[in-house]
Amino acid sequence: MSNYGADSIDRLSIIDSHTEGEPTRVILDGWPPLAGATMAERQRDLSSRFDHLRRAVVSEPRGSGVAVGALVTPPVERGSACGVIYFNDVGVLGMCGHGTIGLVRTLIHLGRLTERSLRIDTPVGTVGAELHDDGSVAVENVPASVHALDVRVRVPTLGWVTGDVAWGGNWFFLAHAMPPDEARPTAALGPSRREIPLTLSQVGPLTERAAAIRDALHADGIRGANGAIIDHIELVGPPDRADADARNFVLCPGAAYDRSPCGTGTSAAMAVRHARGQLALGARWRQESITGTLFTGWLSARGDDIVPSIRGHAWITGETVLRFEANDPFRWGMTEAVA
Ligand code: PYC
Repeated sequence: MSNYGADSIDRLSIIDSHTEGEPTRVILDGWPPLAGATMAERQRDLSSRFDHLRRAVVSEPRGSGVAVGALVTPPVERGSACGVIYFNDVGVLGMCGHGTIGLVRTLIHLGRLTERSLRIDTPVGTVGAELHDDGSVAVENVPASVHALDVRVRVPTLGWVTGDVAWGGNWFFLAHAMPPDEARPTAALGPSRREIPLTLSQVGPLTERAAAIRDALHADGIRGANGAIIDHIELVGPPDRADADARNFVLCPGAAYDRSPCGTGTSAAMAVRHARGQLALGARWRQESITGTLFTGWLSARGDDIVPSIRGHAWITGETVLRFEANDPFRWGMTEAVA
């Protein structure tokens, strides 16, 4: 199939927002139509024919590794308001909790939200969203599940690390706090194995640690269901805020960490807590991010499924026309190798 002249695109209109600190860049018009009767097919079409547009929108010099793009499409399910495909500078995402809150806030800003609750189709299932009087948006995510608890992975720089593999709309490894390694003398590992506080001043070491864990999972072939790659790493620790239950640091695919508490990561964390008997259905879970922002989450049962919801706020930060000049060497963004 042709790319509908995607190479001749010279501008796209976007709305930027941030959800509890994490940016979302919604593309409403200008992107060529995607082929496919399902959102998963459309996601594959985006990756195969329009990967240069993905890069152009979220990579440098127009974006950054932190930005999550949200391409709005017509719905595929009866009763849904729209479809959406999320992506970042590395590739496409399954679901995105902060992005869905940002998308709803953007639709409100544009006067396109006709109902206070709506359904949105994503490549991994249809989600619900509801606008509340205080301006917050609650997202009813796709069902979450725990794939494996207490998985041990040998990380060259750290020794053995234990964590849980869970699905919250993306695949997560939720690393446990690290006790001194019994298998090797702690001294031999040096300071690398010490606990790193989940604070902004420690973002460098936290990123390095999470990336090392991700590399080790890949090297050892530790995966999610059906061989899915685990591309999000969540480090979990005690909260800073008096009104939170836990604080996290989430490394997204690529090199950027989530400035929000990560909607899919909060969903995966709640599924793990529930599986361990530590979080009852309906009980509130307040997840603090590394930047100190908060999502409130809870779990509901739908048949045999455990369905997570998260609630938070988003704010509009910009309305922009991105330009792609024909002679710009970075017309389609920087490649991953350059970035
Ligand atoms: O909020 O689910 C989320 C998310 C995933 C990646 C970045 N944010």
